[in-house]
Amino acid sequence: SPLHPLLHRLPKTEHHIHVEGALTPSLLFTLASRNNITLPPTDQDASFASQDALLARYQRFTSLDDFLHYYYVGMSVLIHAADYEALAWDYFTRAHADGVRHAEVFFDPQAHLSRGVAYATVLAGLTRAKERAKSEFGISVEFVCCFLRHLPVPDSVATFGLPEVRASFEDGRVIGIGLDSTEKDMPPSKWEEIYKAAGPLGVRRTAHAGEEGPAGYIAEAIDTLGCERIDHGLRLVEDPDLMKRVAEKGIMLTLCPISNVFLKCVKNMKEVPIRKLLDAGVKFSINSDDPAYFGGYILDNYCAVQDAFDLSVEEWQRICRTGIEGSWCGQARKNELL
Ligand code: ES4
Ligand code: ZN
Repeated sequence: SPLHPLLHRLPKTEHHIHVEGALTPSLLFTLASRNNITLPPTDQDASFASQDALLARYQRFTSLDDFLHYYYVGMSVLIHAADYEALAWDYFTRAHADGVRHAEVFFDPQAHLSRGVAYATVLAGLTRAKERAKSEFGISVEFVCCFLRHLPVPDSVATFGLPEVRASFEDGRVIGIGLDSTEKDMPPSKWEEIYKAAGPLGVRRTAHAGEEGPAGYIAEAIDTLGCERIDHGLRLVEDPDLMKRVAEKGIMLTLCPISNVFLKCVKNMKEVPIRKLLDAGVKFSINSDDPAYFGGYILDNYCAVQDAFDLSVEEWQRICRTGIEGSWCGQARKNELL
């Protein structure tokens, strides 16, 4: 599309990127070797035979859970603070090249704690990369701690209650919480205790909902968890009354179109409800989710949406303005980005 150069130039904000999903096969194999991590033996899963075989397997993901298996095996190579720094730095480098000015980055502490990697180690590496992204690229970065919904709720509650986790909210190194991983049969309201405690602490709240799960999970995330944003929210269009309510409340969806196609949540890009959401006045941003796995960073997502929906310059300007206004940064930073 002739609009691609404009899409590159527009001031982009990213609100839905799992830093563990920025682990490229190249860094995965480098860290596996450096940290002596045994990947699944190739007689069990030939996908780990080479970077190319792994990338080829990613092309055949059948569902969210099929992807998540590779996502959790992949992140098992992350051990030291320097590994997390390299991971986040890879992402910030690509984000900068794509024209991202502000990024709110998810991480999954339980997936590291369960392997014996301390929260402080994860956050130390991520924070070093954040400081470099600010000084070298002028990108502002915030971190959002996600809870894993395939694990028992008490595991999330215990993680939220860890003194080092509490401290990271109090000093602003982490500004919000999210809910991710397997969605089917995992209603968001099960995590009410955490979300109810987070609000009064000034912690921002979002949750994945309506990716594979029903529109009712979006309603629960808003009404029971008090979410200010919804991650994906693809299936909102199945409930017109809820869609009206989301539009009126100004709740922003963080869409990830390439992810939805890759994980078979939709048949093709044209099925992502971009036009319906624009027409209904529902705010959304466009994001990359797990760019190293789905082979598309943020600009690829913008361009794929443009190729499927042929939006106008004004519509793109409005999407980027919505992203800035819906960001969890101060008004002063928003004014710089607008
Ligand atoms: C995720 Cl695409 C997606 N959905 C839910 N949880 C996730 N964690 C990482 N990527
Ligand atoms: Zn996600």
